[in-house]
Amino acid sequence: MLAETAHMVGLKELRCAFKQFDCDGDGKITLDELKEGMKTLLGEKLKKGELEEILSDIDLNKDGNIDFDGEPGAGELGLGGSVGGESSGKV
Ligand SMILES: [Ca+2]
Ligand SMILES: [Ca+2]
Repeated sequence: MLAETAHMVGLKELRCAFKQFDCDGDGKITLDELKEGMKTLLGEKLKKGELEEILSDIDLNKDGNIDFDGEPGAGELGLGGSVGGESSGKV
């Protein structure tokens, strides 16, 4: 259900917002950062349970954080991997 929240926001927006969510810049969004981000950036005050729903929905490798890079298969936000602009023009 709450996957709809992420859907409504949109992956592109999520990607842009990621850095803003990621307050300490460690490349991961913790539950706490998600909470703050939702509140600050989206004006959404979500309950902890709701945040956990969203996080666990996005958190593919179940490490308790939303990772932008470093996930097998290019991140948990479904961004496709070419974040650095490395397009595959090889043979
Ligand atoms: Ca962080
Ligand atoms: Ca994760």
